[in-house]
Order: sequence, then C-alpha cells, then structure tokens
Amino acid sequence: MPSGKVIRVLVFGSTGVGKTSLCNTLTGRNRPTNNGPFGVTQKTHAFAPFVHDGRRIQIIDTAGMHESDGGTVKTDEAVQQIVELLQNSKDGFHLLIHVARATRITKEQEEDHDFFVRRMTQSMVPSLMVLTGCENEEPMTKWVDEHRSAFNRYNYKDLVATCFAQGGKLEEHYAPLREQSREVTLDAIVKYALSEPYLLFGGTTGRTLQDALYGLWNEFVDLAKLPAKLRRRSNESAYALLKRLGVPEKAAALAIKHIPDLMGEIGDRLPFPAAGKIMKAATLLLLSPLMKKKKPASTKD
Ligand SMILES: Nc1nc2c(ncn2[C@@H]2O[C@H](COP(=O)(O)OP(=O)(O)O)[C@@H](O)[C@H]2O)c(=O)[nH]1
Ligand SMILES: [Mg+2]
Repeated sequence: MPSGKVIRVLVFGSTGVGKTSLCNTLTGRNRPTNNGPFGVTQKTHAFAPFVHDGRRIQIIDTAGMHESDGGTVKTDEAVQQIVELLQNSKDGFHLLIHVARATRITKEQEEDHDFFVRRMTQSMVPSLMVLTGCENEEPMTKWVDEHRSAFNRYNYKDLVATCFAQGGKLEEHYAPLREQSREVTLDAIVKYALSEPYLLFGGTTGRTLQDALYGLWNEFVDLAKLPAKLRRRSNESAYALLKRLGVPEKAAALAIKHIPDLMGEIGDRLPFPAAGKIMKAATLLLLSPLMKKKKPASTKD
C-alpha cells in the first residue's frame, strides 16, 4: 500500500515546451500534445494519481498562459483558464514544476515564474526547473551543468535535464531518454515536495477563492495580455468593475442578484472579442461571495 497523502504537483511553462509530454510520460497516459505553432487549446488537467516509490503523486497540467492565436490571445479561453486553474488549486500544492526548453531564458519564462512562484503561491511552494530538449547532449545534463549559474536567482530546488519527445524517426533514440527523464523527475518530485500542501485558499488560510482571484486578477490580465480595462482598480468592488466595463447600472445590479448567464449576454455587446464569456467567467467568480451569502437568506424557515 502506498503511504501518505497525495503529492500534488503543478506543471507550468510556455506553450510547446513539453509540459503535456512530461505529464504523459510521468503518468503513463496519452493526452494530446502540441505540434503546431499556436498549440492546441488545452486546459488545466488534473491527472489521476499514480504511485512512485511508495508515494502517491498527482500531476496537474496547465495551458501556457501566453497561448496565442496568430499573435492575439484568445481572451475568453485565457479567462476560463485562470478560473479552472484556481478551481484545480483547492487542495493546494506540494511542488511546482516549471518546464522550459534548454535554450536561453526568455521573457515569457520570467513572467511565468513570477506569476506561479511568487504571485500565485507566495514563494511558499518549492519549484523545480525541468529543461526539455536535452536529447542531443552527451550526457543529457551537459547543457544544464554549463548554464546552472544563470538560474541561480530563481531559487529552483534543482534543474533537471530531460527529453520527453516521442514518436517520429528518432523514437528509438527518445524512448530510453524518456524513461531516464521519468526517473530523475520523479525522484526530484519526491525529494523536494512539501510534506503538507500549501493552500492558496480554503482550509485554515482564512482566504476564499475570491480572495485568491482578487490577488491574482490584475497579474493575470497583464500576463495573458487581456484588455487593460479588465484590470481591477484597488478596492474596486465587483459591482464598480462591471459598471466601468460598460455594464449598465441596472444590469450590474441584477448581476449582483446572481445571474451570471445574463452577464454573459450583456458581455456579448461589449466592444471587444469574446467579452460575453469573459464576463460570465468573471462574474461567476467576482460575484460568488454574494451568491453564497444569498443562499442562507433565501432558505430561511
Ligand atoms: N525535441 C524535443 N521535443 C519535445 C520534448 N518534449 C516535448 N517535445 C515535443 O514538443 C511538442 C510540444 O509538446 P507538448 O508536450 O504538447 O508541450 P506543451 O504545450 O508545453 O504541453 C511536441 O511535438 C512534443 O513531442 C523534448 O524533450 N525534446
Ligand atoms: Mg500542453
């Protein structure tokens, strides 16, 4: 019998670096990977827990936060992404894995690190850097060993040199490297994971999902390159934000009476793409504290 609770690991990084390939290799699953320039639209996905070395491990795969469609971020998907990400965070995390290609450090990488490590988890969750694309190094760790110092300031617990490529002409070359990469990554997970999960909200944190969202919202708007008007101003209420986004007063008032679907409809008339879906997702989250308060009131005897 595996001992202890599940180790929850959040995997993040730019689109096309090999996040899903890593997750598939670690879990033995086969979810679709990205081949094209813009990546398939993927969402946060929590894989079924599996056992390694007597420990149960759960991997949570995310979509790249910078995912673009011909250069413009798909706004509605980006918003749904953060909603899902937070929903998948309710049991907290024991470890973060930042996946990147073993080339230069990019601005996107820096932004992702800042968002997930510093803003989202307050630097309270240890992180590993997994570098993919090391299949041509001999040994695989060569590039990583030569460039270790460039990563010093990010405080990664370790840098792991890997290859998670699969298929094609080079499959015979890849297969043993993947197996080797699986072993070193899993060993690092077990070694560096917290013994208790760090919770972003809920439990004894005294924070709600909405608090977590409020804390991350503006960061996310910037990172995903959403329209700047979606930024929430300091101390701006959900109602004020909706009104400022052009939602008529009456409708904003109605929204506060908990009608997310209506907000979707209103959003469709806002002058930027996919506003309806954004408004729906945002409304659900921004206004759900009010929804929760409403319930007990309406179920009075
Ligand atoms: N050369 C090479 N390709 C890789 C490696 N890992 C993943 N890939 C390929 O990179 C592409 C994108 O991988 P994917 O896992 O979908 O990336 P994600 O967008 O970060 O989830 C796929 O074609 C993978 O086969 C690696 O270590 N080396
Ligand atoms: Mg992916």
